[in-house]
Amino acid sequence: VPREEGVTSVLTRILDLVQTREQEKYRVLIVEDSRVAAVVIQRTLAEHSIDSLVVADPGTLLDAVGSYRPDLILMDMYMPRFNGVEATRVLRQVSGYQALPIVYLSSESDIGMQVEALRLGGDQFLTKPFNPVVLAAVVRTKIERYRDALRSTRTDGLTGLLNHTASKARLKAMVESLPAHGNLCVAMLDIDHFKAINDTYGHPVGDQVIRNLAWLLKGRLRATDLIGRYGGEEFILALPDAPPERAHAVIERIRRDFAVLPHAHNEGTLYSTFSAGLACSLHYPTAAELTEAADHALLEAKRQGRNQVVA
Ligand code: GH3
Ligand code: MG
Ligand code: MG
Ligand code: MG
Ligand code: MG
Repeated sequence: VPREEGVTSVLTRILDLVQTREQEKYRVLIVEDSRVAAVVIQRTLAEHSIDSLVVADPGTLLDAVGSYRPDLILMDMYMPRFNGVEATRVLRQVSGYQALPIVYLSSESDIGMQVEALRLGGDQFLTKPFNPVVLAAVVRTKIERYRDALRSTRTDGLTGLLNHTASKARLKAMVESLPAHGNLCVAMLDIDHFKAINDTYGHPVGDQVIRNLAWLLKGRLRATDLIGRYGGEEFILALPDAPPERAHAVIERIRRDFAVLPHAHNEGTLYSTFSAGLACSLHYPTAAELTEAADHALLEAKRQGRNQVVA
């Protein structure tokens, strides 16, 4: 990685990190029909800086999970119109919620019932009245482990960027949450003649070129932009709220800077370039259309001689 990094960009990165930490406050969805119990649980979690939301109605559980995106569910067992074990079984069938920690918090003292509740999809059983210190500890450790697992399944090991699957999911979410007249531009980047770099300098040097491009992208794009490693030497970017001309200018600037970025190898330095294709949601409204159009533009950039951005 190039050595010179301005103080400002280091500070920006630290601020981003702090901000990310701030956004990542733990979120617990409390499924509980008793208002009194819910308040006590919420207060206990709040004392440990954990956010929570209470759901008492079975009809709103799936919506609440989708919009609140909890890191863990605290599930009561017996509710008037609602059975916690049945709700857990349903949740476990929804894609994306198979690994979401679900902890029962119930007055059920029958061991057989507790075991059955765990067998049908729960992760742990705590009984009421609960010990607040134990509850907070269970919630914290379960969430930490869950977040670590999510992070490693979403992240590309070489670059630390989102991997292919996570990039696609993130893009889809970004497109679907666009306001009515909002725009989002997608760029596909592919390193030029990368096979020749591997063949000439070896695979580890090729890896370093990929890492250097990832580093440049991270430094140049915003925290709200998507940066993903889409394939071997192919990257996907998504810039929300960028008019097409500005998105084009941003990618073009990165293209020029990458072309003069030196990459170290055994006998000196080498230079590399990439080609890019750009497409914006004003013309291609779905995530699938956007990636397809950006891919086509990328092919065109390759055809026209590489080291260029085609919109
Ligand atoms: P073009 O300009 O048309 O894109 O040519 P290219 O040589 O870059 O394209 P091609 O798709 O033929 O080659 C991509 C190469 O990238 C092939 C593959 O061995 C290499 N590659 C894929 N993943 C990695 C990786 O993680 N590390 C390294 N070092 N090489 C990789
Ligand atoms: Mg109850
Ligand atoms: Mg390629
Ligand atoms: Mg290539
Ligand atoms: Mg190729």
